[in-house]
Amino acid sequence: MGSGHRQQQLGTGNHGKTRRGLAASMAVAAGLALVALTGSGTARASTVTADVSAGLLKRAIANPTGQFTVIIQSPDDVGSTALSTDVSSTLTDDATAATQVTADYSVIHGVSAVVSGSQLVDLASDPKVSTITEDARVQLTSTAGGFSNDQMWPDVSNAPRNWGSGDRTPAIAVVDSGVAAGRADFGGRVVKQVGFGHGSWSGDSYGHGTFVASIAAGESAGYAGQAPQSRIISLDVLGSDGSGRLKDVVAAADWIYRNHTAYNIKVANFSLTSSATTSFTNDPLDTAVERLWLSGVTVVAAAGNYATDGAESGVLHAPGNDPFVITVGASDINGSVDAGDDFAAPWSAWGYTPDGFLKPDVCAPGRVIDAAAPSNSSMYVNHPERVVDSGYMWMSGTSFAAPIVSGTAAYLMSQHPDWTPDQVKGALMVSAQPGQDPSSTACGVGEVSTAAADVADPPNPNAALNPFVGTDSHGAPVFDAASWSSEASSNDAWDAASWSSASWSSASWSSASWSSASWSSASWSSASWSSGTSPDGTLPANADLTWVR
Ligand SMILES: [Ca+2]
Repeated sequence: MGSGHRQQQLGTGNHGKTRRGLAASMAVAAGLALVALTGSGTARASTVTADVSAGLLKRAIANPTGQFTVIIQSPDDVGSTALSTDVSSTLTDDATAATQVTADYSVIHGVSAVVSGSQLVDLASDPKVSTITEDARVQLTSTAGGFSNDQMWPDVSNAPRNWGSGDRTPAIAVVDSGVAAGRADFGGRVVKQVGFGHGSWSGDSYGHGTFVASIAAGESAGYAGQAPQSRIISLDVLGSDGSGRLKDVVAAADWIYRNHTAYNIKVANFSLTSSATTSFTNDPLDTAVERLWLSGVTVVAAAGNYATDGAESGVLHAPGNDPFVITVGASDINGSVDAGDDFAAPWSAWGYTPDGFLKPDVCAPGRVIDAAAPSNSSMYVNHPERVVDSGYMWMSGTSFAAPIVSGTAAYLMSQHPDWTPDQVKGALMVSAQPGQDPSSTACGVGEVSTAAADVADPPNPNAALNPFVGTDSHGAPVFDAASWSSEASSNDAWDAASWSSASWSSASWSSASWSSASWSSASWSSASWSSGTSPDGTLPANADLTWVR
């Protein structure tokens, strides 16, 4: 089941419709020195003594004339009246800012106010101020195009841009435990359900697939997913206990390959992994998803949840260990929409694949996500403490980050129907939002956003692999793993020659987001390949699949 890390989530510990109002600030340690810009533009040294979120403080510093609606609290011995006088005095320091105290509270020692960025910075060092909390979205639900979601994650990934586009996005194939297709969440958009192995042709007795599908493409009020106009193809590969077989997942990929044109499937979501550690050069599931990728289907795979306390774990299992596909880690949004304070969930798998590629490529929010689950599904029944509303519960895991990326990819394809999966991946990566530690690769290059649609000429992150793509005897595109292995193992300079010159020749790759996690410096290092790491190319005869949750 879920990762059980709910208690570690910062700032979103409460559930329900009022969550935004409880978006707690991350305390900034007293004594942090910074250079504050006053309203007159004069720089002076200041010391932050109030609790104010790092993200809010950063935006205030960056935008001194911008306006921020905040709730300001004082220590007990100050009180609202004195605080109001004090804040008003600060605000009148810059009469041009059109800022004001809008309410004095009795229920707390606090006021609400509209302040400029520079005034906010000043107030953060005012001894009469204990806490500054952004009021944004307390009463708001993310809403656009008739869709809404009460959580913060759609704002991180900028889902409302897609919701408001009115465009029918391509179909998303969900390879999972099935989907409860009749739910209002899906509005009749589950247009095909196929069962493999223990999977059923209809329904979702486990619950995981419905949850994933609703994050990708749900439409119910308050729970809209990333691409609520997408049709969904449900490929059920798992039984009611969540178990499944690798062969059935390969069969599902096979079905997508044979039917993607008929159903306009442009995205395939795999929120599961094989349990075997394999090389992508001979893993059958990796080979299958490569065929999908090279046939125009953007494959999105969860990284896995087997990191411990944030330590590097490697990304070991198919299909997330495949260098072509988009591998997704889970971020913690740190209780705020601003991505600048986000970080990788401590269990989100990251590091090198057995073949030496650095994963994940990107992250999306994956901690304490509320989404749909059938009330009679085992996931729902077994975790009544996670139910947030009838038919809805919370879960954490890279399983639930991946469908945010899948929905974003579907949106990109609606805006750029001619984009290849390589271009979708490049646009998502080059526009990704770095988190609080840009030097960390635990979230790849950062969190995805629909802003990727604005990338004019997406660079190709797979360019170094493409020389090894050819056609098989049937004329279908195929990756020549043997040639690649031979070249990569015999040529120490393959990394430098290929990644740096081919992958990063585009000017856009020099952006800050990319340079923080460039493969040319971090991946394909001698440690991962030439140290003699020998990929285990063999799979157990009955390799079980593992939920990525
Ligand atoms: Ca945040």
